[in-house]
Amino acid sequence: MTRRLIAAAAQMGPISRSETRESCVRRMIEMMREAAAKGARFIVFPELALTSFFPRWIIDDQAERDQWYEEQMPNPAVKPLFDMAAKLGVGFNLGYAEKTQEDGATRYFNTAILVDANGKICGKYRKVHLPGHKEPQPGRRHQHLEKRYFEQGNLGFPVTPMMDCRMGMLICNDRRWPEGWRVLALQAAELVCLGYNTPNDHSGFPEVDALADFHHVLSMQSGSYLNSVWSIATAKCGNEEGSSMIGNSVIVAPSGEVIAQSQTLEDEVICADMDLDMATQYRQTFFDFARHRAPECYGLITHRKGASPDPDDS
Ligand code: ING
Repeated sequence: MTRRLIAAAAQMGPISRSETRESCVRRMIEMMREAAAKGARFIVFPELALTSFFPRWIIDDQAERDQWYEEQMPNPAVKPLFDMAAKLGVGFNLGYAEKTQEDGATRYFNTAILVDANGKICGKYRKVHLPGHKEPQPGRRHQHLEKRYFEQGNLGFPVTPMMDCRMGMLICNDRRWPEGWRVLALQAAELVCLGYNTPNDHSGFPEVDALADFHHVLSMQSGSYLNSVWSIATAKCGNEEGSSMIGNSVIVAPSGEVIAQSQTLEDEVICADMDLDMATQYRQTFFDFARHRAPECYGLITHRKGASPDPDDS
């Protein structure tokens, strides 16, 4: 008897700077209902799904900056989404900006949670790979200040058993770094959920921007195939406050095949009926980690940060 999970990516079109949380939640509830009507029992929403992608702006006033974060989860604006999930009996993955008190200090993270079919939070992840810059970059039409507005995640890469599936989370830029995928796969993750906001007009290199969609899908297909996991990548996309962001939300099988792919740059639901045991054939052969991996040869990966030709570099 194979384990099956019908899952969905609930892609969101642009969220304007003035759009309220309540409006975003209404859009997400609409898509949650559409996904459930298609048989989905689990839904992945985008990164920072409750607000516009504010790291594109220089926001020096702390009070103004704080308005972009959630101090509780759920909170009154988001609770209707949790309630609808419980009513429909669906679980979901949600990305948001988190402001919290930890170790006697105010901390800010780019966060994602897993919520089960009873509306209970059962997993949390804080984005480890923060792209962009800490300081505003001169001459840019749009900034990318995630290193300014968020700390590096401090929860590792947790795997949560949920809905008869071992679920892991990554966020956006994490998909470009194989280490996070592998840490999840080494914990026997079966599904990797990932929301993203990916501009294709920020790099300053038009030839790179032109490949943004290709690099996104390539990262998801390789992450899934090399780690024998299902993955669901959900975009917030379209022209958001003048910044162009890619769509191409995808659901990818452990074979690396794209099973479902969005076609628009708007709110759009895509679904896939995932065979959670499909990965077994890969994990028992080409990607039998216990039989083929050689951790004793991988030391550099954990103790060297940057690339160097000097063998004596740390
Ligand atoms: N966004 C982008 C991402 O990794 C980026 C940043 C864009 C990196 C284009 C490289 C190229 O998809 C976030 N939010 O991480």
